[in-house]
Amino acid sequence: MGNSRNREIAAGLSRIADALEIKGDSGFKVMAYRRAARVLEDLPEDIARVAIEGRLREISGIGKGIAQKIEEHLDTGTMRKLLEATAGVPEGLFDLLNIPGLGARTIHIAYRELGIRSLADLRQVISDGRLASLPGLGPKKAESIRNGIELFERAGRRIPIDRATRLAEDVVAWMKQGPPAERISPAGSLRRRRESVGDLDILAASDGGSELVEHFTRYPGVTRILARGGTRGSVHITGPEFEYQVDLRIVPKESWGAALQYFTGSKAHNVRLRSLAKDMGLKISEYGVYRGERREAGATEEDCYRALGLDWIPPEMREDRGEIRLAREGDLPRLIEEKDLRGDLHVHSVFSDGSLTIEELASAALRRGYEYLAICDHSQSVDYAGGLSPARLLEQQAEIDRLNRKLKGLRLLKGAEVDILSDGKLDYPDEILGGLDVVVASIHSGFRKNVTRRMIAAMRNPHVTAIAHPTGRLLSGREGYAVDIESVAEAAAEFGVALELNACVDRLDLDENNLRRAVARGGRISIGSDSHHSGDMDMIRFGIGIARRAWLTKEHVLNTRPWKNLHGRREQGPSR
Ligand code: DGT
Ligand code: CA
Ligand code: CA
Ligand code: ZN
Repeated sequence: MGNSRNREIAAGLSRIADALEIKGDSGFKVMAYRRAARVLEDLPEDIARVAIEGRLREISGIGKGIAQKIEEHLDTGTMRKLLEATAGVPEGLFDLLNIPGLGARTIHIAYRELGIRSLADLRQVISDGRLASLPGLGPKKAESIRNGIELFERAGRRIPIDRATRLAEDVVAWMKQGPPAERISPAGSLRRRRESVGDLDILAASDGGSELVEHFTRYPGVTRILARGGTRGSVHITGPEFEYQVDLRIVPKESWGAALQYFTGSKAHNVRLRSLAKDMGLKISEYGVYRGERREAGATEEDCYRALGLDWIPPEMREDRGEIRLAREGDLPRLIEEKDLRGDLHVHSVFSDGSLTIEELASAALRRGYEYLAICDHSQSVDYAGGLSPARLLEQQAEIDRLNRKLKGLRLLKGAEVDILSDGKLDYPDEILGGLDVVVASIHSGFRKNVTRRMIAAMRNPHVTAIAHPTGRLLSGREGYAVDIESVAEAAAEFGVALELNACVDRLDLDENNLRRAVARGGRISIGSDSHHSGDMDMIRFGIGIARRAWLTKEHVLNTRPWKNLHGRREQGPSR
């Protein structure tokens, strides 16, 4: 991934800030590290290039001391300051930073005064009342931390798909530098592209099992080796937020397909396959499909499915939701692919709260091979996110016109992410909405107030193209609006408004279940990255993964069409 180095250094800098804060430092230095981390996260270019060209200090937010540390990291792969700052801080305290509503300052106080070192300790001092008795805390604050812990636990310690994907790509790249393997691939829920994964499963085909496992356990970042042998290894890797488990399995080449099938799962799918095999007098395992002692298949997944009388089933469908019957009847849908998308219908620019100029967004879209890109900055009432006044919107549109005159192969569409106000009205008047190519309407305030009714009212407005992030949930821990998604989906189908699959990995909203509900009611889906920063447009791949898990085909998705046909309101064709 383009900016993995930027992110890695950013993670190191925030870790320093966390460590300093847990140790009780709260001043200007901590803020400087945090700011630098944020700047790096958002930096559109590779930090290594900036450093080589001697431009580090030109970046606002990066001072002399931090510039030196970045250079040190680029030279040596780490920063002494990181080791120094984290020395003596119990590892478990960093994990606590993921608890919503619990900051480093509170952790510091609880560590200093009560000696807590882990989540278990924290729970203890909450339940025996000692936390509440600390200066500046009190029962209300303790109670809110207890709720935070609950939220945190409920979200589980599953790894968000983007992190998991990055880590898997990195581990696979590392494995390729080791002893030769014939094949290597992620398996498990990662390959099925769930929105989050419990652990990472990696499969390799090789004759040199134990050497490969040895190499695997030497992957930088391994903090614990849980198992190691001739055919498998299992390790913990410390990531920016918590420990990830990574399992490696090694099989002989002739079993590659059977093993890939087995370790991709899901368990439910595998159970169903096994019983199907049994009915056919076959036996299926991670080594192959057998009739008695004879191996009928095993080298490829296609062979294995064929031996069971089935078409090859895309991993995203392997959840035992009826896919096996379709595969037997030769009726599997042709799932949407990333390359079917002709454009992105939801991105933010510097005009509102994005960090890329429209020109930079256009280059990113061209790099992705898009035919169009809808610039959807926030509308006027969203002042915390730089919502555009009508005058400012005109300036933004003038910039779009200017770029459209010179761009080749890409059409910038005039759009807006327009707030649905508390009375269901939209945040721009119809004269403005009528001049836009794309209107995504969304709720950013009043999450409990008549959400369903407001959304449906918004959809009645003929200028609305799609409802953005229709449930409002955040994977990191917000429950979402009180919305009746079935009614919204019905109205969307009736009015010819699309519902968005917001591909931002903290949203993935609609999720796979709601997507299935929406298309079952005849609704159309628009896929948008909700891009705010450099690299975000590439998040669309995770949206495509979810779309495939919901069995979406190209026909279900609005932005697989040419831009002139986007306005499918009751299939009237383009309004302009
Ligand atoms: P996760 O890690 O919780 O997100 O989900 P998975 O699906 O990656 O599950 P994991 O890591 O426990 O196992 C990877 C795959 O290995 C799983 O999808 C199917 C296969 N597998 C593991 N244990 C069993 C089992 O007991 N029976 C069967 N049939 N398959 C299994
Ligand atoms: Ca797994
Ligand atoms: Ca596993
Ligand atoms: Zn947005």
